[in-house]
Amino acid sequence: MPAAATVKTVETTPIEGQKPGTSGLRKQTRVFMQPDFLENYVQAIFDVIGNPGNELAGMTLALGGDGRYFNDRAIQVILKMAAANGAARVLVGRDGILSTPAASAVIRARKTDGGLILSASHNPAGEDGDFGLKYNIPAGGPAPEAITEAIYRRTQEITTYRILDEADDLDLSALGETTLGGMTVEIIDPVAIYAGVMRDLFDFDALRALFKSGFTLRFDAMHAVTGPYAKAILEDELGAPAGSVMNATPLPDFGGGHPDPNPVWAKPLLDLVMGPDAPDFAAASDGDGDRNMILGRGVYVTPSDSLAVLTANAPLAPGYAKGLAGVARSMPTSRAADRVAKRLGINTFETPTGWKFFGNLLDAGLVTLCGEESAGTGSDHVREKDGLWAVLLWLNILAERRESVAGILQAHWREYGRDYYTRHDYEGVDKAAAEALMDELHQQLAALPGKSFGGLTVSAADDFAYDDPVDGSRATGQGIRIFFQENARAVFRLSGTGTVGATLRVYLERFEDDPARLGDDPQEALAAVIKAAGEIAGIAAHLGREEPDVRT
Ligand code: VG1
Ligand code: CO
Repeated sequence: MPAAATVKTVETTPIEGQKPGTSGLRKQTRVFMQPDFLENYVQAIFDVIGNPGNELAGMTLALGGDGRYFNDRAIQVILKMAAANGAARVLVGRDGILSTPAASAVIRARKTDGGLILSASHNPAGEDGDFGLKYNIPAGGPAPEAITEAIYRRTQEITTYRILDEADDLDLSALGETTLGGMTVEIIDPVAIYAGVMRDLFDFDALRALFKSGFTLRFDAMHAVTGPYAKAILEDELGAPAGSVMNATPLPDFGGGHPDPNPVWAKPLLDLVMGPDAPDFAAASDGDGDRNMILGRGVYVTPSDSLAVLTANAPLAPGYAKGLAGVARSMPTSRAADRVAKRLGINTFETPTGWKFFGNLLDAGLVTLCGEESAGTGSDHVREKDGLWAVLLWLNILAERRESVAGILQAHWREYGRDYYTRHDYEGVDKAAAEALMDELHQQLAALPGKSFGGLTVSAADDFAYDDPVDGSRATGQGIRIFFQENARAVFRLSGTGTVGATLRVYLERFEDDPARLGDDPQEALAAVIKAAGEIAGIAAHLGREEPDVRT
């Protein structure tokens, strides 16, 4: 029984490979399930965030995950370790569930000393899938690199961890408080705080009126964490007809699917909007609820365009009526949002890939919206990207403008021009080969300007580095950028979220003032850029692949 539980100090040794990537520590589930793997990493986090000498004394943490396989076991271990390290209180989502943006909302609303989020996002789940863990800071966002590096260093010198001995697992299914070895465990409704934040930002009356008028929606939760959130908000509160939220029940293996909201992995939804029974609006989210894909009847909105449209129209929603301070985008994201910001006269920032780089800009009030080409969009309401938030902002805009998604997008391109965009992923390639490709690119950088490849001429090339304007920290090696005189750009970087081999991401874009000239298919419009990028990097020669695995 909890009352009898004693703290046990367990001897351990460092485990290789506990280095956090783009978004926390992400590994195959079986790796996470190895003896001491989870325990070492959690203790390393506690050692870094705790008070020297008396660990987590007086601290409150938030805890929850996307419900994937091993979520339930990991939660019990973390609770016993938090108690053994002296934490005062842990707020845990019922059944161990919290979407990533909801966890951020809980950390902020309850002013906790940060939180632990269990997720491998869009990576497949299950015993043969992936698992992940990340620490978010008291502001609600992913820990910045200084902290993740400190955690990594700690994992490499760890000798002991603390956990409760002989404590039973807690029943996490009923809301309310219970104790565990002197620590209070508060089981909270995973949706309530988050839904409150959404209510404050958006005109729920206008959204109810929109659905009442017969507006149709499909939201695909892909059997991942957003189901309960989308059902509670879209169906129960806003009156979207029952069934508008599809695949709404979270499953430990996400139903065997790949909850990555893009035209490849969410193809059934794409087919639906391109077919005769298309709803007015459709969207999907990912495993942990922080990504979004936006679709309208007959149209897919690229995440880069979505960020630009939202930047131009956000003031139509009450939460942004005063206007935006600025917009930040990750470097590989297209420059469409910059064009809007320029016209509005607001700040723009280009940051490295990963949401942790937006935190300081948001905290300092320099930007209001942020976005990544990988289907992440968010604002200063939390410190994570937020899938359902993006859907609600789009809906609020549609409720005000009463135009179709396609109409809004066309009008946007007419006004600002179009940034054709595609990302090509070469997945699970040999790590050494991918690194050789990047090394060779580096060596060529200085010699590239002035050279022509398939009709395009390089104007500049560099290895992207970012100086944080708030804390002065510098992040280097964040991706290779090649600019062409023809208003085009190719970016190369290696993924920091994969768990097997390496994944090369090639981001390709081209701006066109008059979108009619290049047609509607980005692959065709970008053919010359794709060819030039392939030649410059020698993709086929290095990777032995003629085609990418995924084009989004
Ligand atoms: C990918 C995306 C990046 C995103 C990250 C985490 O990283 O490209 O934009 O921030 O996933 O998203 P990488 O290093 O594999 O390119 V999520 O939804 O996993 O928290
Ligand atoms: Co995610």
